[in-house]
This record gives sequence, structure tokens and C-alpha cells, in this order.
Amino acid sequence: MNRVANGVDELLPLLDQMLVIRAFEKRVVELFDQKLVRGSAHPYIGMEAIAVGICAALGENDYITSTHRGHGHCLARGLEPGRMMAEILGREAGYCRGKGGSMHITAMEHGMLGADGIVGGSHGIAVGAAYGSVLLGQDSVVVCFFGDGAANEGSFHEALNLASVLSAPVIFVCENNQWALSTPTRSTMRVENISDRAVSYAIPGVSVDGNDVLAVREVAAEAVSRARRGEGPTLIEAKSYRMSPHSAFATGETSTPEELAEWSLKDPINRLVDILRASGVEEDRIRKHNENAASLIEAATEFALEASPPPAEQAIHDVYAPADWAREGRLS
Ligand SMILES: Cc1ncc(C[n+]2csc(CCOP(=O)(O)OP(=O)(O)O)c2C)c(N)n1
Ligand SMILES: [Mg+2]
Repeated sequence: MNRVANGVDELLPLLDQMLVIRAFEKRVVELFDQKLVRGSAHPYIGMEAIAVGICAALGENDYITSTHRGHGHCLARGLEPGRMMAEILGREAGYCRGKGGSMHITAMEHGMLGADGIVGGSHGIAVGAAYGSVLLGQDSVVVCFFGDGAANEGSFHEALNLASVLSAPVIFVCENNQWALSTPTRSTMRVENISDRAVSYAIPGVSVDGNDVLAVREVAAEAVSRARRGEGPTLIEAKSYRMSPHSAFATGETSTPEELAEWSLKDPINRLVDILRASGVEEDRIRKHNENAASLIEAATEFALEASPPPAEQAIHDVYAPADWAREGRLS
């Protein structure tokens, strides 16, 4: 396969997105350490190629659902870093007016149906949204991101079964980062590949190198085409590694230094940079892309730090749907 078939210009936006996610996550951890982030934050460091490769295969009218480790999904889907940072810092300028925080960023205008602090919480939402799109005669597909730990939740099996039966246009993307908090994944399941579980639901299941953005984009594109043709869901397992502690809060060591060293050789950003270098992109240009990502995140952080928290009297606004929605039948 010629991996740069359309020239390097087509690959540079993928690099930019991965660099922005990495810089964003590092900055969030710094802000957490300065006690500016309430709750916790789960860094996506090392897994950038999954969100970026998957979202590169989506169109404007498609949707995603996300997890507690969702910043990368949001950025890859095109959310603004400044408004995301504001949300994480609890500021009114954030996507949920500062009331959602890191684990509940939602942006309907970007087809981002919500992150979820409940492990396995978005499987059913994704199937519902996908089937809803079919009922409305639309051709949107829905990507459901979730972790390896969530693949052991009942909701995973129910959702795959229902999506299969309904031929719902969902792409289940299991981000196998080898850990569920402090539990190594290999100790919680006997199957070699999580994608093997697709057999039970008579849908395609594919495992892909989740640190190879181009490989991820390729399997995603195939799953998207299949879903759009009305042929139903696909289960993609993207194998990667959690290069940071579980969260900014739960920093207990789990990975061994050897494992971290092994996986840092497969760093998804370096892998794409190697491809770009081999295609003749000069160091200077790569450096500029790094600098751009850094200044974008600095500007986003400044914007968020200067933004105000929501006024106290609005504490319960946006928590419940307005009563007139019910009267107008908008909830039925
Ligand atoms: C239903 C439920 N059980 C337990 C938790 C606590 N918890 C938060 S993250 C996490 C690990 C999830 O692992 P995985 O799905 O592999 O995602 P990862 O953190 O590796 O991205 C757990 C157990 C939770 N939030 N929700
Ligand atoms: Mg995991």
C-alpha cells in the first residue's frame, strides 16, 4: 500500500490533530497539579492515533459518543480546545457552561453526543442514535468509543446484539489500552482479540494497530461505508497503550518501566512523523507543526483561565430540561 498516495499535505492535518491532543492533555495534567481542575481528568496520551484515524473517516452529519477518557475524541471531532479547556476548568465559556467538566463534554453542534463517566455508559446511547438516524431517513453513522474494560460490561453485549439485529449504523471502537484502571486486561478476558467477540453477533470484527493512524483510518473508512450502505455495525478493536497513569488523580504506578519503554518505541506521533520524513518533509516543517500545536494550546489555556465560572444562581439551570419542552412535546 502506498501510504502517502495523496501526498503529505493530506497527512499533515492528522499530525496536527495528534500534536494538539498531546499538548492539550499535558497541559490539563499541569492544570490539575496546580489544583485548577476539580474532579479528575484521564489523559489520552499514547492513544491519539485512534481518535484521529477514526474521526478522519467521518462526515459532518455523523455522531460520536465518548468515555471518561474523551478529550482526544472531542478534539479529533473538531471541538475548540479553548471551550474544552474552559469546560474542564468549570468556566461558563465551556461546552456545558462549566457544569459538565472533563468527563461530560457534550457538543451537539459537532455531533458529539457526550462523554460518559460510567464505564460502558454510551453503548446504548450510540445504538439509539444510530437507529434514530435510520428511522429519520438520514444516513448518519455513529461511532461509539469505549475501553477494553467496558467490553466486559453487560451493556457492550446488549448493544452489539441489538445493533446487529437492527442493522444499526454503529461503529463500536474498543480502545484496548491494555489496562482498566489498575487491572491488566489480559487478566480479565480469555479471548486473544476483543474483536473476536463480534462473531457472537454475526457482525465483522477487526483488530488494528491503534498506534498507526493510517491503518486506523483505513479500517474506519471500511466500517463507515458498510454502515452507510445499511449493512449494519462493525466492531473495531484498536490495540494501543495507556502511556500515562489512569488519571491525573489516580497516579499509582501500574505499567512497568519495560512496558512503557517498549510502547514508547511505537509512539503514534513519532510513527507518523517517520512516514512524513521518509516522504521528504523537512525537520523545520515538523518543528513548526509542533510549535503551532503548543501555541494553540497556550491560547486555549489563557482563554479558559480568563473565563468566569457560571453564576451561582444558575447552578441548576441546564441540569433538567425546561418544563416548556415537555409542554411543547419536545421530550416525547
Ligand atoms: C460502571 C463503572 N464501573 C466502574 C467505574 C470506575 N472506573 C472508572 S474508569 C475505569 C476503568 C475503565 O477501563 P477501560 O474501559 O479499559 O477504559 P480506560 O480507562 O482504560 O480508557 C473504572 C473501573 C466506573 N466509572 N463506572
Ligand atoms: Mg483500558
